[in-house]
Amino acid sequence: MFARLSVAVLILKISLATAYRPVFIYHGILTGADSMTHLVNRIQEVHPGTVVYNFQRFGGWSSLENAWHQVLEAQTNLKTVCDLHPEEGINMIGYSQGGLLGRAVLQTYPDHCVKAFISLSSPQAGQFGDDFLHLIFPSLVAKTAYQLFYTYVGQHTSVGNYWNDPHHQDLFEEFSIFLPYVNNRILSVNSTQFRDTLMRLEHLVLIGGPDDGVITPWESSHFSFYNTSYDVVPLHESEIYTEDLIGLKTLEESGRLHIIVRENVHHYQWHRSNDIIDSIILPYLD
Ligand SMILES: *[C@@H]1O[C@H](CO)[C@@H](O)[C@H](O)[C@H]1NC(C)=O
Ligand SMILES: CC(=O)N[C@H]1CO[C@H](CO)[C@@H](O)[C@@H]1O
Repeated sequence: MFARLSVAVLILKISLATAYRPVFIYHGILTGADSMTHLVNRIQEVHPGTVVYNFQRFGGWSSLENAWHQVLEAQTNLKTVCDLHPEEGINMIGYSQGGLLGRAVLQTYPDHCVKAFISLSSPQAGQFGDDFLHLIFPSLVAKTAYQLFYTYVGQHTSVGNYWNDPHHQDLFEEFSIFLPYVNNRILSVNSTQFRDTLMRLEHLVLIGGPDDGVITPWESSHFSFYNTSYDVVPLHESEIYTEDLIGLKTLEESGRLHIIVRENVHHYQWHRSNDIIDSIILPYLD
């Protein structure tokens, strides 16, 4: 009788342990859900039975639409998913631009159900550099791109919304309607919510590396950025961390912030390399 009971308990435990939380994936710029297929397949291969929601919208050129528009639309889709999994919650992975927009989706969704958020080489502190710019706007150069991006018209595009020119910080603050707000550099009525929502996370995983080749500086994947003399200020010396503007310090002090650096990984490999997926993404997908 007791033996049977303990077997039943054992089976129950095993089945609980193998029930992985659903995963919501948010693709990068100029591509769509298709580009994330390898990641979806690998998750389901190593964690059988995982339900994966691969965000289908804003693929291709529509990924350049205004960041707030994409964020508020994506939020309706995330809400649908959260409503399906109210008890267990879900985990979320955002790749490249999708990691920045996905993070903002959480910030605008006070009772989101996301437990672990994985930011896979995303420009969390913005972007400034020719390599990335030329992928999308071949005729613009970083040095003068601010003349387009820091205007009313330039703010119609997502890249303009997180373009962070270290030499024109006054214009960045004046014109950018997105990044200074979601990073609580400019305080607004929503600042408390933007911070509280991130502090709900059980894990915030920030992944990036020096050989990325697209995110510039690559340390933006960890919320670090250039100062006005074009040096990258380490995260722990950055205002967003020291002033705990969006809860990064609190998350770290409670063991929930994970800063991961990997060398020899190009931007297009993060979501396609089994080594990366197995060693630094899957461990956070419980
Ligand atoms: C920029 O950061 C570097 C390295 O932290 C520092 O030496 C330099 O003084 C900073 N420049 C400004 C203008 O803050
Ligand atoms: C982007 C965002 O979250 N905007 C909200 C800021 O707060 C006001 C007032 O609560 C909301 O109406 C906005 O939607």
